[in-house]
Amino acid sequence: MSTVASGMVDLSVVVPLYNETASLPTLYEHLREVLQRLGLTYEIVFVDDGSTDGSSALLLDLAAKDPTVTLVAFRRNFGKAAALSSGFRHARGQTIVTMDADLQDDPKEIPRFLDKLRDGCDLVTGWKHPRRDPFSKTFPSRVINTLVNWVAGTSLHDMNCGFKAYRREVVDALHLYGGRHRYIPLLATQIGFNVGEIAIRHHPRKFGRSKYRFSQRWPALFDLVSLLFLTRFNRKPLHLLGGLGVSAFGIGLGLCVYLSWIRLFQGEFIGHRPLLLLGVILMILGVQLFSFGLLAEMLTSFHHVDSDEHVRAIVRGGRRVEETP
Ligand SMILES: Nc1nc2c(ncn2[C@@H]2O[C@H](COP(=O)(O)OP(=O)(O)O)[C@@H](O)[C@H]2O)c(=O)[nH]1
Ligand SMILES: [Mg+2]
Repeated sequence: MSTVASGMVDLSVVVPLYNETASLPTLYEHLREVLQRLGLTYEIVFVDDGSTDGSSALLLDLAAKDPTVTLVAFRRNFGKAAALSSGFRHARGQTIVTMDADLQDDPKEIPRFLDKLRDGCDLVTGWKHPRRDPFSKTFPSRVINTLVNWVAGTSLHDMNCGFKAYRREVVDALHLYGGRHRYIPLLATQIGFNVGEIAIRHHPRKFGRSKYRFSQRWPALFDLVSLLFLTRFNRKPLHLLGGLGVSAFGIGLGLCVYLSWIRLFQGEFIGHRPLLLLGVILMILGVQLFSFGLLAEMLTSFHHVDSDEHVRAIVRGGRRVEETP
């Protein structure tokens, strides 16, 4: 049973890609084989992120021949987060699976993802195990995973795995941009969704070359810091900036009071003491941090909209009157 013309389908497979022309025909065949056996209505959404190797023409041809294929083509390369975000917006599935286009992810694993969703997860992330990538890639990703698990209290092995399955309400709640696609499980956890993980087969790359760059690692850490700040303090920035500001001001004031005491009661000249400079700088920094916090609170109040984005279910008179799909 294949897909319907328009309207919702049971399952969307979203594939973000950049210059993967050699892998696409095989990927399409393997995907179709698996999806046709699932007994669900389905679609494949390819998001071509400004490829220059002929991927677009190939996908255009596929979309013309097969009504289950949707092509979302970008004008130029905008990055994986933008591609995923656009893919989610054009996906019509109640369930969404994302996977890489380079044949390193195996479509045969899709039924296992769906089983794990049925067991009560809202999002299931793959754990490439054993991982078929060089040490220069596995080591940094292990470090980042450990760091994220430590700060977020999660216990995932492969946060950035491209192979994931989502219930629709998760993708509708995610705001992906910049480097946030690396931390989707963390984002979903922070907004209260139930995240699970399955160990999956991982194949070495057959065609083309990896777009992974070691230099991406440092910005990935900055993305993590901004994400943690935004998920924890986006509604109450003064709690963090105010706290830091008051601490800095307090320490600075303490230093200045101590030095004033030395000057007044011990008659020692303090003008040359570096401690005085530190005290004054800390007081100025404290005032600045606190003012930033107030400014951020003002911005938050401008943008705050009351919504039900946190709500899973509403029960009235013993009956669920509203439940997110
Ligand atoms: N949309 C989009 N997809 C990308 C981009 N860079 C890589 N990808 C896709 O993301 C997947 C994983 O990328 P890859 O280079 O294989 O990374 P690796 O598996 O970590 O070495 C592949 O399907 C790529 O086509 C990008 O800038 N935009
Ligand atoms: Mg790859």
